[in-house]
Amino acid sequence: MNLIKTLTTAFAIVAVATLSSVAQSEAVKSHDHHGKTDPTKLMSSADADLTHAEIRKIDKDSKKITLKHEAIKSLDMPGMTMVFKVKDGTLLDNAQVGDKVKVKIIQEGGSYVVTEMVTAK
Ligand SMILES: [Cu+2]
Repeated sequence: MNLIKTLTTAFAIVAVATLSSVAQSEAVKSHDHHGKTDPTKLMSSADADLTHAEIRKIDKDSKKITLKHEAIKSLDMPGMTMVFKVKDGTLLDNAQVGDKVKVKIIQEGGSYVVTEMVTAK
């Protein structure tokens, strides 16, 4: 049951990501998880640095969030579930486990930090 839900969610995320990529930019033709994309082309789309993710765990006290995220092209990271720091704890104020979100993630001093998070439709 869990596996099916997980797979369904993963497919849904991929489908949404693919659709929005196609709609916004011809630069992202294939949804390549293995990092052969051209970063300069991705920069031309305002939304290109947002990554689809699903919230798995929220830790407001230590300002951390566990996300099951899509591939992050700018960081050359495949999709996975992992813990991130959040830049600003207020990002977690309205967050709920299970929410589908779009996040901006940067690499800062060897760790990955969520700097923006918006609800994905
Ligand atoms: Cu990751």
